[in-house]
Amino acid sequence: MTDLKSIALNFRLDAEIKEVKPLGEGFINDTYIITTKNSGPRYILQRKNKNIFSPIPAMMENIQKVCAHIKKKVINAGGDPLREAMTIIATKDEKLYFLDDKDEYWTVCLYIEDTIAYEAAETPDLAYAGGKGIGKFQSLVADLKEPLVNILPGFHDIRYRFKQWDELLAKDPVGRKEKLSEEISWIESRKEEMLDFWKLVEDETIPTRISHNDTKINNILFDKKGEVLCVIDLDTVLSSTVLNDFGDAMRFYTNTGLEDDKNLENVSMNLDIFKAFARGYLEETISFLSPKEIEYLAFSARYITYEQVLRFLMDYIDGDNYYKTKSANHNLVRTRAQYKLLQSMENQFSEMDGFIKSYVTELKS
Ligand code: GN1
Ligand code: MG
Repeated sequence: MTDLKSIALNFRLDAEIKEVKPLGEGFINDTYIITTKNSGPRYILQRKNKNIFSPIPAMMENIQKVCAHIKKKVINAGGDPLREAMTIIATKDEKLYFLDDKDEYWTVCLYIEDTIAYEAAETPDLAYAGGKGIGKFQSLVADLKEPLVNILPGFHDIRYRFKQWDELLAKDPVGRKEKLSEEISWIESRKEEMLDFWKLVEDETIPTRISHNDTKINNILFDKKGEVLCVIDLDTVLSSTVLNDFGDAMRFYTNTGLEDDKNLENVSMNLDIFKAFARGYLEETISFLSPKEIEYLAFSARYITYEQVLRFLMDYIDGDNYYKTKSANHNLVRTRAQYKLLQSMENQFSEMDGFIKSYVTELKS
């Protein structure tokens, strides 16, 4: 077993380590919390998944650029840079990661104390605050001109995903395709409309900006008064369309069920939550979003949810190599639950789109 304490000892911590314990249940990285003696600061230790993020050193450079940029702005606004931005802790030899003898990459950041993170956006007020949080994050980095390294090629690029899809179906590595004709038809029947959207990103009709790409509500820390403090989990910061952030947030926030709900009756899109998030988001971003971005905002929820159906289904067909799974057909359960959500979004699309357009008109008047 990995000696977590000796890994942690490689970093410039401000106090002596007391213990290192597992934290949370991320699908991708392994996460631990470091507590220190005499109530010193706590830290987050992570083994980053090098099979997904590649190369890790470039990912850490991206994160550091974004954090430094946000910190500068927080300081200028008279805020607290240790609470309103993430702080990456370097190793004793000044690196942003530690590479162990098994070639695994470890990183440390400061744990921000006295915060609240929610697992679900249960009320419109919370969704509104989340929308403000993501919108504010995007506006803070909107003027960060240094390019980020693309450490997740093709991440939300549906053309690239379809290439993976075609190759996977041709290979059918574990023989699961045969029983999936219905699920496969869900993907095939929507291919064209998804590609039509992505073409607008490819030809820059929809601009590329810095986006977060993992906008679940538990990636926002709130302070004890309920105000947004800081957006965390920056592994996926990329240069892409910011619509992906809005879409992924809506996939997560509006779901009345679980991402892997076995009971599909639980799953649907809550329109009130959609509207509340959209209000918060637009209030922070209206000053820089282009008309085309606004035009496709509601559609981005369908785009990202569709992409997630595709990604879970692909992982199932592939024999479950990407997402951590808890049962033999976990990825299939996830696929079906996300598809139910997609259908609910499709059924409510005119209300979603109509709301965005009318709220933008209101904000601009
Ligand atoms: C992964 O590990 P987590 O929950 O932060 C995934 C997201 C998916 C999400 C589905 C790098 O994020 O894209 O939407 O699972 N992250 C990556 O729950 O693939
Ligand atoms: Mg994440």
